[in-house]
Amino acid sequence: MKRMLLLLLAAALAISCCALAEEPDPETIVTRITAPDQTRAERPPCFPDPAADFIPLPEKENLAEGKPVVSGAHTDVYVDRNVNDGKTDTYWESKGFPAEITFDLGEIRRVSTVAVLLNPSSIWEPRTQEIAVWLSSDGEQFAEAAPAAKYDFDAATGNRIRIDFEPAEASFVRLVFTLNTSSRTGGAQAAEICVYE
Ligand SMILES: [Ca+2]
Repeated sequence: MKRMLLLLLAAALAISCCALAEEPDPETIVTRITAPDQTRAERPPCFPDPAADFIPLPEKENLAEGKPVVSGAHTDVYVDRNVNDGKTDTYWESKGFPAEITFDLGEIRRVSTVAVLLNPSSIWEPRTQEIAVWLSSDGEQFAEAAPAAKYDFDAATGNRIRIDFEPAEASFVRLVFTLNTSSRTGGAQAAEICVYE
């Protein structure tokens, strides 16, 4: 009897081994999927795009970028050239008010819009700045293109504003800041100032 049981056990083990040996190769049952290369950020439809509420800027050349720029005085390391270096993580900050900053476009251009951008991060709390725009053909005589008005900067709208005015010819564009309600500075602030036709 004992011998019979041993034979049965051996037979069972042999069948089990055969069964294991016949398991299909995992390579034959795995379905390989090649994902397409990701070339841009994707956002699920249920998450709204915050940029949809940003104040739109003209899709035109920024005539001020990289051009000679001078202000009356800046604070600390926040120098004039930060205001048109094409980066919103660098900024110009004036030393008190009123604060003038003037761009030399290098040639007479037709202009009709100025945009002022702060860093778009919500770390920059909402604030209001009062700004006027003046134009000149010779850098000496300036005419007011947009009178002083208060503009609200808010990360929800891109921390940027635009000033549209009657199109005019100018080689020099000057912004005059007279207020910034931010509690963290005593001067005007702008990460980028853009000038458009
Ligand atoms: Ca900048």
